[in-house]
Amino acid sequence: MPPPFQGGENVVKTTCAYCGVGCGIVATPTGDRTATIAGDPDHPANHGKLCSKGTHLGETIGLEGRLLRPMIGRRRASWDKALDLVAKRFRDTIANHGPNSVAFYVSGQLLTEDYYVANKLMKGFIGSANIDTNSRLCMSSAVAGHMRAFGEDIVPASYDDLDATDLIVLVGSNTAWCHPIVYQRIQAARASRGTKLVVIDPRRTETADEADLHLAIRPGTDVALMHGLLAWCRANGAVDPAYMSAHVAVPDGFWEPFGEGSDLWSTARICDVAPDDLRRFYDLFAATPRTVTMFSQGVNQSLSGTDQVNAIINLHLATGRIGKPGGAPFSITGQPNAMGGREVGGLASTLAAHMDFAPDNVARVARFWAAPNMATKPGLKAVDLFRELGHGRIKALWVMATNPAVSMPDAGRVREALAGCPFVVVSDVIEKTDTSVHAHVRLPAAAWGEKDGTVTNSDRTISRQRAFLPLPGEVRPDWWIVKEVGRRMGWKTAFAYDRPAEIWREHCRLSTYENRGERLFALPGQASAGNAAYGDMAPFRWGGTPFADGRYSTADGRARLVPVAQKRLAKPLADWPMTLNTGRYRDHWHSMTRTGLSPKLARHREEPLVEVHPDDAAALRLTDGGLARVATPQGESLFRVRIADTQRRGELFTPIHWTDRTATGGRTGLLPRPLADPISGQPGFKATPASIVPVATAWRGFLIVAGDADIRPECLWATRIAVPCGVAWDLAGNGDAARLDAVLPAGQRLEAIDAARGMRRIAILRDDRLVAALFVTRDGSLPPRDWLVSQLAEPHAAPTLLAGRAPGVQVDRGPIVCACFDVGLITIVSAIAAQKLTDVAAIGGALKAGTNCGSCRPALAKLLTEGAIHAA
Ligand SMILES: Nc1nc2c(c(=O)[nH]1)N[C@H]1C(S)=C(S)[C@@H](COP(=O)(O)OP(=O)(O)OC[C@H]3O[C@@H](n4cnc5c(=O)[nH]c(N)nc54)[C@H](O)[C@@H]3O)O[C@H]1N2
Ligand SMILES: Nc1nc2c(c(=O)[nH]1)N[C@H]1C(S)=C(S)[C@@H](COP(=O)(O)OP(=O)(O)OC[C@H]3O[C@@H](n4cnc5c(=O)[nH]c(N)nc54)[C@H](O)[C@@H]3O)O[C@H]1N2
Ligand code: SF4
Ligand SMILES: [Mo]
Repeated sequence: MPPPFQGGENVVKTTCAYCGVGCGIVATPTGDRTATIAGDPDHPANHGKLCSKGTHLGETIGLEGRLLRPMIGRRRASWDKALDLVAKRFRDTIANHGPNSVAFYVSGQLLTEDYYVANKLMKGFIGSANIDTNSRLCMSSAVAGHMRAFGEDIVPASYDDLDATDLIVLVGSNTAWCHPIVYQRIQAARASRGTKLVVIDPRRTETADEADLHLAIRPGTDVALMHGLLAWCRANGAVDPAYMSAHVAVPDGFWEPFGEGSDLWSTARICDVAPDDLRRFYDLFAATPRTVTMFSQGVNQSLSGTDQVNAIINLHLATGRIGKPGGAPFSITGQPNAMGGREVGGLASTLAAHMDFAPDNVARVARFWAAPNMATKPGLKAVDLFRELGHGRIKALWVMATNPAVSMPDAGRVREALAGCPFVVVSDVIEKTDTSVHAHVRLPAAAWGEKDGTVTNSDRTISRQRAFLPLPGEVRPDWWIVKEVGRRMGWKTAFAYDRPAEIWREHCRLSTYENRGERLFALPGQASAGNAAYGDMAPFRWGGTPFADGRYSTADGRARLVPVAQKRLAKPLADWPMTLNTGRYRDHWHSMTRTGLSPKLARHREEPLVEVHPDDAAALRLTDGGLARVATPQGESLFRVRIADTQRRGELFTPIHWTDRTATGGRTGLLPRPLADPISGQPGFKATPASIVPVATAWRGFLIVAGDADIRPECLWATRIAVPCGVAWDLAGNGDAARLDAVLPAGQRLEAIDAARGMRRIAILRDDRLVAALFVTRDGSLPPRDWLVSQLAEPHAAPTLLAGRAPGVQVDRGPIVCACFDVGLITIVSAIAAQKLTDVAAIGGALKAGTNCGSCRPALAKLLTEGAIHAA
């Protein structure tokens, strides 16, 4: 059993459940399953700030939808039975088909201790390296790029560099939405120091909106852009020959493709940007020695991801902008423990503690673990792993803390592969996910707030996650589940852990084991920390300022310039003329198993949208707010159209968050190709040939239901959000809308039905309380939903329910912009006009909007400029 919960009345310091910024949180339990959440003023990543997602974590710690007991098929099972079955099926499969017939697919959302035990079990004891992680989809190109350039996967930057730099270049990163606290730090540096910001992204995101310069490059042309910049630096005296001759190995012929000068015009043509803009960027970069280049998925998630990473690193090495305050290439990580996963070696292509599969490393780790069946070569990377699953060559799979049926490319095939696998185990906190519906055994894992361990953020800062809630039902932490299976497979002493601190110490010992400085990753001193010191551990960054002395982790101590070339871009295909780009929304996290529980976070984007340029929309007869079918050779799904001049012509953008649980459409994962970068194995999620056609519907409507009832309306378009006291579905379809009545719960029924006009309004009451409301229209007239939603909370429903509004006058606030203070678009635009507000601070003064977490400040700034345009 894990040690008992010790949260109690106390204030507990922990780390945010979401992104790789790794913000510190102070949680104060206020009841059985409630807590107040605040930013930790002492944490170096956020100094007390939190973004919208972190701020609303308290809304997501209830037990709705949780998996609370082990399940074998649809039956509850004891832990003993479930664990024995998992151990036996893995053992039998290995005995019959060898160790490479089984696999683990794990996650950057595991804690370091969980990750360490899973990696040790697979690579040292089962004897295969078939353990890969969703980080393969996330930053494996950065890992591969670091290894090629530095000889070790080191992120040579820290957030402090943002305070000390003069130019920040964001490449393929929507930082304002995806790493909001880092973005606030960037904005602070701009305000205090005049730091310049350049954003390179085919879309004009909110991040790009506020930049000094935005280059909306043609997707997939980052190598050309960076290559052109290196040529420009060379021609303009911005390279650092002294640094290169002392610390960088330049392969023969590296400079040949660069020619004599710099061909700005052809680069501008390839990247499809104005030559003047390109020149501004190149001049600024060449003239600014303190530069930080931050990159994320626009760079990594590409079929040339590793080359794109090295094109960026080449620039920093050649200009000597590395290992110095305010000068570094900076791969920002997505998940809370993406970096911890790299440290334990959780990828199929790495071994452990920053060691690869070189024979002396294999021998060293085998000695350290006293491993009976050491894996000697890399295992299957995610895309290959699921392909082999589909071919029947992986016969037992254990998925932990990830939802591949949603997030893998070509997710339709992934679902088929899961459905066909003889034995699938899923460890998750949620009862029913698109992946776990295929599981033979479901194991209930402890969630954020219940589990204890460490995470490492983007800048190598290791922080504790601590429990402040008791373990509900029979849930157990992931490390406990894995070590129990290890013990039951026969390795009792190797997996004899009683608490995360023991695993932490072993991980730290391995980091320094026979390490005389060959590996920068080392946690000396930690290995002897007692349980109390582990309990009290304050956040710390390992590695100091890597490469400050110019020594790299290669055999000769030199970094490498890596020759890379821009790939020729394929011409658009006749049947698939569009290019599909995919990514994230500000207030949702991946498959929404947590953010989907928060009514506040639901308001920013309520439905999955496909964003299309106005010219494409006109040519393809797409209407704003209408539905459209996006198709690729892999699959198709419905989305609601948003016409947006922030898109480039010919390109579509869809979000990754919607699943079978939350919508009939919006299934982005079905669309990308199962193709990956040949070096890193990271899929190219950002550019898939696609088509789009409008889809007509005869009626639309909404359904509101009290509580967390598992109701699912059957129609063409149905998307769900959490609302206070219940859920709301947006609906649209063809045919007879009366079919929808079947999902309504029992109770007293009020109805107004006008068959001729296609209007149906039905309210269900129980003891005078509203429990459900279904409104459908053919002619487009629907009342705003908000008032009806507020009726779910009333002890006595208003008599005007079927009118959909309160007796008297109403004000429509419009879509919510500021989630913290519930301030709507219409309220803000009216206040800007009426009170002549001219900056974000003034809006805050008038309406409070933007004064708490600050995540909506870019949106407010945009409304101010749009307001100015309207006024003019
Ligand atoms: N709100 C929110 N925040 C998150 C997450 C979340 O789910 N929600 N997830 C976390 C995780 S795991 C991750 S990995 C990060 C991801 O964080 P980001 O990488 O910032 O997010 P994405 O939206 O995936 O993609 C970033 C941008 O890449 C651009 N892009 C597409 N193609 C190209 C190209 O060819 N070149 C260039 N230069 N840019 C291109 C896209 O238009 C997009 O705006 O976010 C983390 N933070
Ligand atoms: N098209 C497209 N696809 C993408 C991307 C993209 O940009 N475009 N981005 C990719 C990237 S960068 C990422 S990181 C992935 C993310 O994709 P996933 O990892 O599939 O997404 P999540 O929804 O975060 O899945 C986490 C699961 O773990 C569960 N969970 C949460 N906490 C715990 C825990 O402590 N223990 C256990 N056992 N389970 C837990 C959650 O309930 C959830 O089911 O998506 C990738 N897929
Ligand atoms: S930026 Fe937001 S989501 Fe990321 S760690 Fe901080 S509070 Fe959490
Ligand atoms: Mo990610």
